[in-house]
Amino acid sequence: MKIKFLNLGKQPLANSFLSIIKKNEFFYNLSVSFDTENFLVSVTNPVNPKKQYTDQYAHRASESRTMREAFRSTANKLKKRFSPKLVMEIGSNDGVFIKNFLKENVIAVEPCKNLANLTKKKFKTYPNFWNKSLARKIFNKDKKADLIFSANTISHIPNIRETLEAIELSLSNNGVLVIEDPSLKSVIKTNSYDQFYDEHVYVFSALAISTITKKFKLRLFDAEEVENHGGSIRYYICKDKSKYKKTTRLAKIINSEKKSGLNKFKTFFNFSKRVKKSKKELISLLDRLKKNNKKIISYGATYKSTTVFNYCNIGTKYFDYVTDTTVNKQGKYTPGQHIPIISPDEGFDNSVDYAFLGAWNFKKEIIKKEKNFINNGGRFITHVPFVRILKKFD
Ligand code: JHZ
Repeated sequence: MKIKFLNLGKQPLANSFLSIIKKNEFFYNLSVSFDTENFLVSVTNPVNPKKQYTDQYAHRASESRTMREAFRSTANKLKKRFSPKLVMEIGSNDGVFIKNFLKENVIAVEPCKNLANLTKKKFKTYPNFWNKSLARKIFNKDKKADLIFSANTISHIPNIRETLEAIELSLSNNGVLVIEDPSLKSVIKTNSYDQFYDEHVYVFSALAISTITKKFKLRLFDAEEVENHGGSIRYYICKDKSKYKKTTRLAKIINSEKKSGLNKFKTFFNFSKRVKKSKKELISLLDRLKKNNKKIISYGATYKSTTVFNYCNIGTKYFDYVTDTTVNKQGKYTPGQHIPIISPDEGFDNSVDYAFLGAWNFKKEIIKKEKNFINNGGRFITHVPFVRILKKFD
C-alpha cells in the first residue's frame, strides 16, 4: 500500500531552465509516498519521462571536480574488483564515467540526444530510454554485459519493474549491476527534502532495493555508503543464482536503516513535519536579512533548488540572481520562480553579502574555492541539515 506523507506543492520540472519567461510553464503537484510492501519511497504521480529527458537536458555530471574524481575512482575500483570485459552504462550523461574505460569495452545508453551526441563519436552510444526492447536489441544469447553501471539514473525511471527485468536480460551469469543513488537515510537524517523533484522518482534504501530486486531474479549482495550528492549508496546486485555472497557491510547498512525507521511510516510522517519547519525558518531568515538591506544570491542552479524555491516561494524578492558554472544554464531563468542565472565570474563578487548554497552537496569544494568571499565577510546560507548562516570555517 502506498501512503502519501509529503506535499511539496506545485512544482515546475527541475530541469526546465527558461530562455524567456513564458506564461504556459508546465507545473505538476509534487507529493511523496511510502510503499509499505516494498519500502520504496517515491514521487506519487511521476511525470512522463519524455517531457524530462529531452535534447535540452542541462545537467553535466563533469561540472564538479568532486564528481569527476569520484567517477574516476569508482571506475578503477570496479575494474579491479570485477575485471569486466563488456561494460554498459545506463544514463551516461557527458561520459564522465565511461571515459575511464577502453572504447571497445563500453556501451552507453543515454536518452537525452544532446548528451548522447557528446559521447557517440568515441563510444557506442544508444540515444534511447532503457527498457526491455532496447535490452533485446543490444544483447543476445552470446553477448551479455559483465558490468552494468548506473549512477543517479535508475532512481529516475518510473517503471522500476521493467528496468530490472531489462537488466536481468542483459547481465552475464556472474555479471554485476552497480547502481548509485542518493540514500534515503541521509535524506531523512539531513532533512534534505530538495532531493525530491520530478526526476527523483525514487529515493532508495538498501531495504527497498533488496526487497524489489528479489522479485526480478536478481539479488542485492553488497552495498557501500558514499559521500556523493550529500550521501548516496552504491548497490551491488547480481543474478539470483550467481556466485556472489552477501557481505557483512550490506547487513550492517540494512540493520542501521531499520534502526532509523526506514521501514515505518511514522518516520516519514515526522520528516514531513521537519520539512514544514525548515520552510518557515528559511523564509524568516531571508526576511530578516532583506530587512537589513543585504544582497543575497544563490550559488549553483541545482535541480534540488527548484524544489526549495518553489516550495518556499523564494524568488527575486530575496535573491538577485543565481550563479552557476554550467554554460548552458547561464543567461536563463530558474524554473517556476524565474530568478536570472549568471556566471560566477560575472556575479560572485564582494557586492554579495550572503549566498544560499543551492549546491550544498558540494559545500566542501565550494568553501575551499571561495575563501576570498568568506575572508571578505561574505557568508553562505544553508538549509541542510537545518537552516543557518554558516560560520567562517563551518
Ligand atoms: P548538482 C542533477 O541534480 C540532476 P542537481 C540529476 N537528476 C541528479 O540526480 C543529480 O544531478 C546527480 C553548479 N556548480 O550536481 C554546477 C557551480 O556553479 O548538485 C551544477 O549546475 N559551482 C541528474 O542539479 C550545480 O552547481 C561549483 O563550484 O541538484 C550542481 O548541481 C560547483 C561545485 C557546482 O545536481
